[in-house]
Amino acid sequence: MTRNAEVARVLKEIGLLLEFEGKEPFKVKAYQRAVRSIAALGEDVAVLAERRELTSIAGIGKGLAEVITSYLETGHVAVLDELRTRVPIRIMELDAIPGVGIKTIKLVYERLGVTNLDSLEKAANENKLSQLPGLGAKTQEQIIEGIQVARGGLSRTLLADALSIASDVEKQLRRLPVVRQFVIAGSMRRRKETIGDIDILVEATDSKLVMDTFVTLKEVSSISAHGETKSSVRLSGGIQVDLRVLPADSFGAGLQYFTGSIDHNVKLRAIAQKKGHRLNEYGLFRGEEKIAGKDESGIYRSLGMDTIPPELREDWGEIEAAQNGTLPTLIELKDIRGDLHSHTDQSDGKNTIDEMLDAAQAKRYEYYCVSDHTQSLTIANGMDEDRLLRRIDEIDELNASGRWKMKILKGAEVDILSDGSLDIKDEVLSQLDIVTASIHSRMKDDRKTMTERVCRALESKYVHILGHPTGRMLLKRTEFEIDLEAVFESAKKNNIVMELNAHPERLDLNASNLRAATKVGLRIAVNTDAHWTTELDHMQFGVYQARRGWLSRDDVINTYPLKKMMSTIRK
Ligand code: DGT
Ligand code: CA
Ligand code: CA
Ligand code: ZN
Repeated sequence: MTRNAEVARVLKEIGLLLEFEGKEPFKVKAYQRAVRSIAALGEDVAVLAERRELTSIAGIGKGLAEVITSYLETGHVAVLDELRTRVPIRIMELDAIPGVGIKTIKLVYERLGVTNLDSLEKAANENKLSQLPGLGAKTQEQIIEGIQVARGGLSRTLLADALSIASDVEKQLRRLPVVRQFVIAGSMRRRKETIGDIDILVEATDSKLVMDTFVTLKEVSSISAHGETKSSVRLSGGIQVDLRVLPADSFGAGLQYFTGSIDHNVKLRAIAQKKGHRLNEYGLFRGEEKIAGKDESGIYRSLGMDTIPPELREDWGEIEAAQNGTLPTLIELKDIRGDLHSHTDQSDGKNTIDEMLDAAQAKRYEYYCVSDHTQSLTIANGMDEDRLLRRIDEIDELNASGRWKMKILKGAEVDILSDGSLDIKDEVLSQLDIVTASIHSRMKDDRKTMTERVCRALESKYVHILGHPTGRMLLKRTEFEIDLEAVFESAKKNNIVMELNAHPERLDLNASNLRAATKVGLRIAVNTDAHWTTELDHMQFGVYQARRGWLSRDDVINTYPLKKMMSTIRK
């Protein structure tokens, strides 16, 4: 868990404000470059800062290193504070609108006095944007849509980012000897893909000390509540954190209550009532007598059901399953035996094949598939048939070399072209162990066109996996229009595996897609799509999502031993 996203955000804001001022284009470029290298960094920027090694990062000189250190140590940066005073615009808000850049922001500020999303939305609804030079009615329409996307993105945080922020808070609070338990609750414990706010529960012998320490953490930018049992703060990265101190004898009840979801809790309370009991955050009561509350499983047991894994608590049938003893045995990270989608510097990956294989070996994988992009993805330096054939020979040699204990599988992530054909000839595809087909172009196709395109690709005798089937980028880009039901049907007919892409920004399929897929008998591959070695760690996020989709080990082909996995995907 790193603080890279948070630091990248701060650098980005400085860069945008400098660009807005328009005085030092050289500096703007330097900040933009720094944002890219921090975002692509394989290590935690905070660790590098502690070791005073920030300048070893490409594009980070002494000045930028000071900016980053200041932010990490104090939560503030002097240049940013000055820029914000000089340019009174919520620039990150406005920049989050797809298609809106500094040029537009400047125009609407200078002509209409727009400084944030709200005033931009008002101007758009009053039809004022369409009057501006170079904008027009169509752009105004797009901006109105884009504001909704930006709002969604601003109010929530990716699970991966929130987890790393929470673990930072945890490290600091656990230094207090009075803290006896520290648990994350809320949507984060349910491993939802995006998080509204972070909910922390603590058991402590001195609640005042915990609260006083919490509200004065260096990352805190504002305090909205500071009490004996509950405090709420906003961190300088923007996310809110709620901290509650609970008594030991009702910790389990509090954990159950504050884990949610609300729908899950409402149904549980109704079940308690039917038994003549009462359930709240202090315990389960029969009259005045408390019959459960110290630990969470005691609550579920006393209500006559199995303990429900947090990832399932959405009132999607888990309570009924827990009553009937039919909850699934959910997949776990340790069940994963290999990764079937990964990149190297042959296409747009950052590491060599050797480096990726070393990293995969360190995970003790039994097999690992190298699947670089193919030729029509020119921006990713995709491989043509010749390069792919050479890659096939290379992997044969690597397997023969015995340097790696795992089986290296020959793969490719081929592009689905606009007519649903693939961008590599069958005679080359037939020589690969695993072919993943993905959509990387024409993502705005209408539902019918997109569905036909994908279904046609799945008809290919050589495709095994449909990569990132919905193309969404969480908080950035909605999924493309596609009839997944029809896709699943076609996949079932052609023995195609659906990918659950483990990248924390993708995580398609979502939980309900996954349930729909396994319901029609499809199998899933949980793949990282890693572009550098550290991204192999993303597997955990894929497994969280798989659990939210009720998947057990048998639903996921990369939990199978090599032979069984290969025979399962065989045509
Ligand atoms: P988020 O923060 O939007 O990602 O979602 P949650 O689920 O973390 O929601 P949050 O932070 O508002 O509340 C944390 C948990 O506390 C929630 O999942 C269930 C519980 N809770 C909060 N307010 C209520 C309520 O009014 N009724 C019930 N039954 N439970 C509540
Ligand atoms: Ca929450
Ligand atoms: Ca909350
Ligand atoms: Zn892809």
